[in-house]
Amino acid sequence: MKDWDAMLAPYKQAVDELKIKLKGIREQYQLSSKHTPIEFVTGRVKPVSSILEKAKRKNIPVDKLEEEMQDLAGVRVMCQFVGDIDTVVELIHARTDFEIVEERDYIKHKKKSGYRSYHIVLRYPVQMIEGGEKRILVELQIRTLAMNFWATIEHSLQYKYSGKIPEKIEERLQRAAEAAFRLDEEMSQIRGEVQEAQKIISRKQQSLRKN
Ligand code: 0O2
Ligand code: 0O2
Repeated sequence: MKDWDAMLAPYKQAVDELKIKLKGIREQYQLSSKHTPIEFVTGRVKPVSSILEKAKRKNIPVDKLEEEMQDLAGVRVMCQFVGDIDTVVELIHARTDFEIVEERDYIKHKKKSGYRSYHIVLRYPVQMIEGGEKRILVELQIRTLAMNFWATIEHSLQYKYSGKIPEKIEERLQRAAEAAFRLDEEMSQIRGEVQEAQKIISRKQQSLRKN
């Protein structure tokens, strides 16, 4: 019998710490009255039943889980705009409190299902009372609200159909993913045009004040 609580304790700590750090970034943006690239942050330790199911599916021996299952700890950052994802990725690259192990850009290279998201696997140090520092893997998923909306519903359908979604529904989900992405593009364009209009108005106001 494996002591799952003990094994997963550092993962829970890493999720809690990273959530606080990412929310800290959001608060710094809010304080400076700048647009925050982080809308909200969620996190979870993978439930034991999902760990066992994935280990079986991917042929990972239980004693290799910590090296081979990269998402035992998962943290998700939701952004308003696609451009915000790049900003968050840059912020993550600039940090010195963890190491980047791998990056998967499912936005430039969407998955066959239609899934879009930017994944970064981190090696994150947690301080344990026994054994000192332990460096564990954490998967960070960065996505827009629209990408999250699609992924959340598709994920629950996968669960409902036990991973075997009928082909027709799969196709509709792929089309829905494209619609969500077009929505992201449209929202970014609208925002760009509003910002441009605001710049013109403020330039006009400045020149009026000068004259
Ligand atoms: P805030 O100030 O609203 O961000 P914990 O219970 O401490 O372990 P937490 O963060 O409460 O963890 O829970 P979880 O499930 O990891 O993350 C949920 C957070 O995401 C909550 O915020 C929710 O309000 C926020 N959230 C979920 N869905 C949405 C959404 O669609 N839009 C927005 N803006 N936020 C959402 P917090 O952390 O409680 O506080
Ligand atoms: P959870 O906790 O249920 O979300 P694999 O697991 O084989 O697909 P791999 O190599 O482990 O892939 O990593 P990948 O694909 O970079 O990331 C896996 C995680 O990304 C998944 O975790 C999902 O959270 C998310 N994901 C990937 N593809 C899809 C998809 O088509 N639809 C949705 N909704 N989410 C996806 P898990 O293992 O499903 O865990």
